[in-house]
Order: sequence, then structure tokens, then C-alpha cells
Amino acid sequence: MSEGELVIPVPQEWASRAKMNAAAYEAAVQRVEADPEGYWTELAQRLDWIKFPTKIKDVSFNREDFHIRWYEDGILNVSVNCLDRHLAERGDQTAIIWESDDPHIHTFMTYRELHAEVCRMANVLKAKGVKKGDRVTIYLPMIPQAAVAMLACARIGAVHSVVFGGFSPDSLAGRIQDCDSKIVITADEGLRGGRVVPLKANVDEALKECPGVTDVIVVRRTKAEVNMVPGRDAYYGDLKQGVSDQCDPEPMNAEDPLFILYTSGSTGKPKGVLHTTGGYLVWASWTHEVVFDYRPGEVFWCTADIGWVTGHSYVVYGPLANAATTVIFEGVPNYPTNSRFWEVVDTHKVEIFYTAPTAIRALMRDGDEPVKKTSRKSIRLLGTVGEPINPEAWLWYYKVVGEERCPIVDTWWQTETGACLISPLPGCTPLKPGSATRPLPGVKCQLVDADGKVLDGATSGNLCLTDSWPGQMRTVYGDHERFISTYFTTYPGKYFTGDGARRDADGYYWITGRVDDVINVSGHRLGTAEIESALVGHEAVAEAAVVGFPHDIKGQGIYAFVTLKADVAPSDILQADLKGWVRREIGPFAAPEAVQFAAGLPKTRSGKIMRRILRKIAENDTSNLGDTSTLADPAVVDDLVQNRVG
Ligand code: 6R9
Repeated sequence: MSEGELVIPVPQEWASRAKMNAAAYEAAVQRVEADPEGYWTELAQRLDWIKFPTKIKDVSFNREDFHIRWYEDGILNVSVNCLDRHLAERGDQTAIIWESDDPHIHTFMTYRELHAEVCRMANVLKAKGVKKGDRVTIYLPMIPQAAVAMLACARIGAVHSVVFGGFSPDSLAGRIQDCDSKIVITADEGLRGGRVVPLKANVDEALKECPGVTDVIVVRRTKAEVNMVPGRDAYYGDLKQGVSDQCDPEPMNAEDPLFILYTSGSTGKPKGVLHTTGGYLVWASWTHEVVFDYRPGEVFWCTADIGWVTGHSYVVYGPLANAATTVIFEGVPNYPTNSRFWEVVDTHKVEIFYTAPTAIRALMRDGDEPVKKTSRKSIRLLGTVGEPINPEAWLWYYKVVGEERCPIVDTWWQTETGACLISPLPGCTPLKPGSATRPLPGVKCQLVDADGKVLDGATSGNLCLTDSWPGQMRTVYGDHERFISTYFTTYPGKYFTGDGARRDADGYYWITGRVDDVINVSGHRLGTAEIESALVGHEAVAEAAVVGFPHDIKGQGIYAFVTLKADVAPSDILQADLKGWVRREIGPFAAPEAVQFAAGLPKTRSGKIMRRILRKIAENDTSNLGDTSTLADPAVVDDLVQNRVG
């Protein structure tokens, strides 16, 4: 470790007690080199298979014979691995603690109860005609039925597509159409921070564009009166009356799809990231065990919404495969007070707590007192995910929340990677605030320059993965070519993550953020193209260019440059209207922080918008705009700089 650098050593009791200490890590790294088949076979043994795989790994990242297959002749069912196999020993253990938005209401569901509920929902879906391979869209708030719905799909081999409840009717409609689901599972309303989310009304709006949907199953959350379309809509509570709590699990091939999850990229509409059954569950459950040093029965709380991949892998699949008690939290960190997270920790004696840097930064702003007035004695490990964490926020989390007692795992991964790839292991890795540290055993990271030249040693570059891991996405739903061209052609033969990173002299990785046109707002991924396309959908807008800029709490904020149609005059009202427009078109979290009206956008002579310049203006770093000589009309830049909105 270099001198003067802050390094937090592995506490002694962690080194001796942890699942994976330094010796085990080294052994795993060597084993996966020397005997990959043996290593990956052993990893698969953590699951219950109907037929254990004999073909372990078959991968090529080259365009000519591109394929990714893991455990391809194995047969299993994910819901059996998350439920049935725990029943004999842990049937009466709490599987799900549900903490509602209202701090006075929480419920507990045992593994036996969860199993019965999943079987009932699976039978309801079957009665609606859902079969293996069919897509089911889930648009639910953070209630136990969200996990139940996912597992019910897995039980009968249906492919779920969970859409975050914060998405607009339009975004929901696009996701339903893309995977052609005939069924939507939703709730009357959601409740977050005391505010109502009109989920069923959003579904009604979305379905105007989705004639293929035949059935809407409505879970009652607030019991509000909602519009019910006869013949299409039914309450789950009515449908499950008299339905059996037993349902034979569908035997699934390891490479059968488990779920689709839409995520934003640099171009076009969101991609349906497809994950399969065997490799995904091996990776989600193994990383959950080693990264969080998880022991069965412990209370594990990942604060992510199940509408994001973090919720899939670390609220539902990883924890339940490992017989955890997982917390499903409906609320927000600052409601009713900014002590809420820590009060929930104390109420349920949470041992492992996993959240996003944006939440940490927001709470840090409110000072130490709201944290210090709670106990937090139960916590033994902290984690973060979703965006780079600045060392200041890391240290506050470490000192104030964890009282310098709890290691922090800063886990780097993506929707595409299924689960963690770069992360400290708490019993093994000395920590450096702000670094995701080292790749997990079996994960092959590489930094390359813009031309694809491999960079060695301490350096910065674009982060690639040169080999597969079991939890890797297998395709973009319905568009395999887009999968290959998005991820494997920038640097042929390698998976390109879209992230930039620095590697230090100790081989530690420091993720610096996206190098493509993806913006990360409070850990939510958004494509600039998506926001631009929403803006140009407004009748006043001729052209739009969107960039990210550094934001103290959200990590990045959204800055939009807009040129108006010839007959439209700029005004404050229109500015506010455009922010509201994007909110409604995509979702509240996508609303631009700033909208600047521009006479023209900086373009090259071939008509490409020079975002590099727009980024500098948005960042208010206009002293050095770099080379502007290739601009078609250099004068537009002066105008943009002068009219920057603060
Ligand atoms: C899991 C998740 C993926 C993007 C990823 C990167 C950023 C995630 C991070 C991190 C720095 C970490 N990211 N974890 N950056 N340190 N620990 O967030 O998936 O929503 O697909 O976002 O998030 O930029 O490329 P997803």
C-alpha cells in the first residue's frame, strides 16, 4: 500500500471468522486459473439441481461464433432453491420482514408461508393461462407480493419483467410492448414517504397502448377505489380464494430465461436485459454469501427497489437462495424523519445493511444527530452500490453509521452482470475509501485505452471483462444483434462495461463513472437519448441535447439544452413545463435539474452534437472548452456560455 494513503485493515475477528479470508481468496483465484471446470462445478453445488450439469462453461465473445452458456445441461427450479429446500430446517424462520411506509406497520412472513403464497400466485397465473416462457410484467410497490410474484413466475417457468413503480405510463407501455406480455400484476396504489403512487391508474393509461394485455391482477395495498375493467382486471385477493397452496415446480433448463429487466444505454430505447436460470442464481447466491459474509438466519437489508437489478439479486434471489431473512422496505430514508433507516435497523436487528451512495450523501447533509440517537448495535457489515462513492461520504458512513466497527463493501456491478463483480471481501480485503477494490475470484478485469490497447499496471482506462462469469446477461430480449454490437464490438472479443476506472499500484479499482452517454441520477441509470427523445416529443421543442453534471446529493444531475421551434418564445413557464413533461414521459427521477434554451447547439460540420462542450458548460467549467475549431458555427458556444442556467 502506498504511503500516506488511508487504508483500513481487515479487523482481526473478521480475518479469522469470515467465510472468505485472504488465504481462501488466494486459493480461489489460483483454483479458477488452474482448474476452471472444477472451480465452476463446485460453485454450482451450492444449488439444488434436478439434474446436475455436466457441461459447465461454453463461451465465446468473438462475433463469428458468439455464445455464452453456463451449466447448459443442468435442470433446476429457482423457486425450489429459494423456498422448498429451506422448509425442513427453516420453515418457521422469517423469510420476509416487511416494513411499510408507516413506521408503525410491519409484518413477517415465514418460509412456509412464503412458499404457500408463491404456490397460490403460481396457480392463479396458471389459471390465467400463463405458461413456461410467457412474459409477465410486474408493476408493484415494495410489498411482499412483489417477491411473491417474481417467485411465482419462476415456479411455473414464466419470465418476469419488473418495471419500477416510479416509471410513467408511457415507459411502462414501452416495456410491456417490447416483451409482449399479456399479463400485468400491479397494485391499487403504492405508498412512499406518505405520498400515493397511482399504480393502477398508470397501468390503465399504459394499456391504452397495449392491446395485447388480456389480464391485470390487482393487489390491494391502500384499498383505494380504482377503476376495474370488467373481463380484464381482477383483485388478487378474489382470484386466490380456494386456490391450492401447492404447485409443482416447472423443471427448467439452466439456460432458460428467468427474467427480463429493462435498462438504459447510450442509444435508443431501453434494452431488455435477459438473465437465465442456473448461472444467475449461482452468481447471485454465491456473491450474496461471500461479499456479505452471509450466515443463514441473519437479517439482511438491501434498501433497493425490486424494480432495479439490485432489488432482484439482493432483496429477492440472493438472500432467499441462502435462507436469509430479507427486509422489504416500502418507504424512503427521510420519512417520517431522517432517522428512519436506523430506526428500522434497530427495530428488526438488521445485521447487514446495503444502500446507495446517494442516500448516504443525503443523510450526511442532515448531520450526525439523527444517526447517533439510534443504537445500530446489530449492524456488523455495511455495503454500497449503484454509483461511485466519494471518500467523504464513505468515511461518514464508516465512522458515524458503523462507528468504525463495520467494514464497508463497495460493490461494483451492473444490470448486465447480474450480481457483484468487483468488491471487497470483508474478511480479506483492506479497504480504501472510494475504491471498489479487487475483482472477485473468476472475474477478469482489463483496462484499455480508446483504441483498445491493453493498459498494464497502475493506470486509467475503459473497463472491460475479458471472460464470462455465470451471472452474465445472455442477450437483449428480442434483439441478439444489439447485445453483441452494444457490448462486444467497441473492443472486439471483450465485454465493455461502459465505465471508466483507475487501477492503483495495489491492483485496486476506482470506478470513475460512465464514459458513454449514460447518466446516473441517484443510482438510477438514464440514457441521454431517452430524455432527448422525450423532450423533442414536446410540441415546442425543435432539438434537445442532454448531459450529466456533478450533483452533491444525486451524484449526477440532468442538464438539458433545448432549441425551440421558430414560432415559440422562451419563457420560465415553458422551462417548468418541459421539466414536468419529462417527469410525466419517463418518470419523476428523470426530470432535468436545468433546462437552458439555446439559439443553436454546438455541432461538427457533419452534424454531430459535441457533448464534450455541453458537459463543460453544464459543469460550469467554461475556462477551457478544448478544441472548438471543428465546430460548424463556433459562435453558438459563446451564446451557450452566456446563458448558462445556474
Ligand atoms: C448494480 C447497478 C450500473 C452502473 C455501472 C456504474 C454504476 C454501480 C457502482 C457503480 C461505482 C460502484 N455503479 N455500482 N459505480 N461504484 N460500486 O447499479 O446496476 O443500475 O445497471 O447501474 O452503475 O456506472 O455501470 P445498474
